[in-house]
Amino acid sequence: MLDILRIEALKAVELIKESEFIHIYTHYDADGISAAAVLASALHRLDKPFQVTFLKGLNQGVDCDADLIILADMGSGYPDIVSEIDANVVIVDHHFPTGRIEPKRSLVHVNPHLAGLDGTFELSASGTAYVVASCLGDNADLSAIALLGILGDKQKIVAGNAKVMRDGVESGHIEIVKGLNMYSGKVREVLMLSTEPFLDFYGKEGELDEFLRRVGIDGDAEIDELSGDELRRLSNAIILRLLKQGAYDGVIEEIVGERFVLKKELISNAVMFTDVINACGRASACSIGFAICMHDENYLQKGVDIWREFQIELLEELQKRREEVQEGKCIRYLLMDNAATTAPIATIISRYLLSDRPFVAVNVKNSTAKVSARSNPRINVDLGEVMRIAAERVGGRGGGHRVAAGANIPPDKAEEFVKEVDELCCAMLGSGSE
Ligand SMILES: [Mn+2]
Repeated sequence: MLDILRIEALKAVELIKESEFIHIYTHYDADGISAAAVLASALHRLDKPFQVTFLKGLNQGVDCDADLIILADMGSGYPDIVSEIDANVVIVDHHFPTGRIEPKRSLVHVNPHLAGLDGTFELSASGTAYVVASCLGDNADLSAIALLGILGDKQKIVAGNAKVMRDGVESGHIEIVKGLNMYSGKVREVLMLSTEPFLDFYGKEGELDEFLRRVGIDGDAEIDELSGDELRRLSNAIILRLLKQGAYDGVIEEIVGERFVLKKELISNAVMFTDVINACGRASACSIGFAICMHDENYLQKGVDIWREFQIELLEELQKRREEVQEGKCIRYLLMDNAATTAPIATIISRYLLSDRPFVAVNVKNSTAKVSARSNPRINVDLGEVMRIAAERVGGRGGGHRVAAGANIPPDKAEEFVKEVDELCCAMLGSGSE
């Protein structure tokens, strides 16, 4: 399958090599930023002049100011917009291709879905960019940056992504280490700021001190420098705490097991690096995340500061919102006005605090209502179906996966929508109530 993708990638290489100036448009999330960094690094090594622009979506429009436009982490779902571009176009995307593109000039469409791979979990945009980069030259080191997009999009290390990982390990740029898959830094700060896992220590300094005292670990020690014995004690205590606070037990194997160390990057902890560039994107500072991917040390501290602020803002919002959670018959839900975030709140509450029922967060903001719904494989409900049907009933649109789905609905229909969701979930669970 990767061979088929490489055939398209080689066509992209031809277009790239004959271009004088290239404009890369990419998505503002971790996958988009890392995809752009992979492509930009490869172009830089060929002395190709280029420019990078970060977009929230392709509907913001592109300028045809270069002889080649590369669309990264976007393009496959917008055939009408791509058809309007009056320049050569290379699409490096992993979203499901829809419609028919009628290009004005040459078009190369590099997308895992078109090569027999499932782009939703087998290859990210950054991984697809890495395939193009590896056809452009000896760029095995860029696998480390490509990994950030794979993690950012919560993909699996299988198929195409596994090849990216293998290249990184074999070339000595990625190391897989046994241990706690958490942020790096001082133990106290890591435990307090962590949201994956969320350990509920934020604003509870006394409780955190007591926890550290019981486990016998110095809060000022670097977590990456703990001894094997200390790490084992800490892991056990974290697992116990997670189970007590109501976490879904499936999260444990994600946290305790292996972690990925990037040997030659400015941030060696892959999970932390991913969250730093994700936070930069959310703070409209994509270029800072991008610069860190490009090894520009001048932006490292700024990026880490943005990440810390982002974590604190999320933890503050969570503290406020968890008091407002309401009980339905078969679900729990939140009706929020102008919350800073929707999906991260839903994810944390459903994974780490209230994991025994489907969880739905509705956020009314700027006259639209955004919905995030979360559950886990132990709950016998297909939230993608629930969102689709319930949203349709109130004049909105919804869909997604079994355990993570969403919808956009008219803001005045929020309560009616939640009732529909509750009924549908009860029906799927097979009984009206507990
Ligand atoms: Mn993506």
